[in-house]
Amino acid sequence: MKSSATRILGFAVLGILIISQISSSATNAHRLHAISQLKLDPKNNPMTCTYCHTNKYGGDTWNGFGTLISSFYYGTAKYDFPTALYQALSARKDSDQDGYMDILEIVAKTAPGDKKSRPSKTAVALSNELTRLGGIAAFRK
Ligand SMILES: [Ca+2]
Repeated sequence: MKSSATRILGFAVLGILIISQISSSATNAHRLHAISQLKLDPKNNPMTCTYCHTNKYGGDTWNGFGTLISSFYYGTAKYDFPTALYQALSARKDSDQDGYMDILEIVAKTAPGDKKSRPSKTAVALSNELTRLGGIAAFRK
């Protein structure tokens, strides 16, 4: 017969497993949504966790772009994820400080939170491309 301490430990482990699975699913749901909203090709694995996080497995530490999104998602307004993502793009920041605004990196299909991922086109060329796409509004949810 199991002691109550063993049973409590078993429930605690089960609870942690369930919570981590729910958390992991939520994160993947955000990633899949962002791929669609940002018009990335889902076949080419366009968005690893480091698109927004500092850790390749995701988690609570974000890079500059993830920090910007989370400021809208967890901030005072508590926007839903698609709106938080859109607000982050509308802020016209250069999250990784590589000389390109995040929205222009979205157009270039580079990572706005990773300084090593930098567009090959000029900012002017990407701005013109953004205008042809319909501006930032083209990336609204
Ligand atoms: Ca970048």
